[in-house]
Amino acid sequence: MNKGKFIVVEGIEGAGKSTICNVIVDILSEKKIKSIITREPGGTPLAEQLRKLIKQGVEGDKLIPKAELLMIYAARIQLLDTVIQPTLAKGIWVVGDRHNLSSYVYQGAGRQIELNLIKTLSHQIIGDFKPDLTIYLDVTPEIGITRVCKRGSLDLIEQESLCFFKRVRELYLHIVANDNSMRLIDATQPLQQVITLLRITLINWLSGQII
Ligand code: T5A
Repeated sequence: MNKGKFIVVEGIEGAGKSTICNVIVDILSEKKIKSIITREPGGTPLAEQLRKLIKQGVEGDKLIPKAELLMIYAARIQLLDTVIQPTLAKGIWVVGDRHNLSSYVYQGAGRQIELNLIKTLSHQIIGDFKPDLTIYLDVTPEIGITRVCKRGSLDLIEQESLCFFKRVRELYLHIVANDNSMRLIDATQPLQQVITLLRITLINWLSGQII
């Protein structure tokens, strides 16, 4: 049986990741490829509880960066072991709304935790597991946050400063430029244009895969 592939969509808040994950599932379905969507942090009942704690916090007990990092990896390994790996083993593809790269950019560049610590933790927890393809949707923090603000109240990370999201974006751009399993899409354009670019990128990539 063929093993499924893992495609991840990354980007700052409001880049359009959730929207684009659904489009990827539709394109794969046109190609008769079955897929599911996962999100991080979250995606299992336990990991969803951790997500709530990370996004909303606990009144009077500020979540410190290293505790946040550990909770994110707890949620990630729970999702990986109980959902992602078993799904891929069945030959079903997984489309991830965020994965490991988010921890490097948010906890590393954003929260300024040493990247070596994140690298070590990542290696110990998820080993050499990595996406087959990462689509990075690039928007400026100004555009991303404006889109998210239209939705209403902001969670703890969304309330971070513009400087925080600028550091996050800078590290995304640096990593994506140096990894050939990643593709950058300019997501500042109108949604229909982003979808057109995504379709071209995905179909090109699929044509190079043995399915
Ligand atoms: N986190 C996560 C970490 O700190 N470390 C980690 O390791 C991980 C895995 C998750 C939070 O956790 C943090 C990062 C996050 O802060 P979340 O709510 O899932 O929280 O946050 P996001 O993943 O950023 O999700 P968002 O919903 O905020 O953004 P999306 O998914 O990028 O955007 P989407 O698709 O919901 O679109 C937002 C709005 O913009 C519109 C959409 O219609 C929607 O209204 N839109 C566009 N409008 C105009 N033009 C376009 N091209 C548009 N694309 C989308």
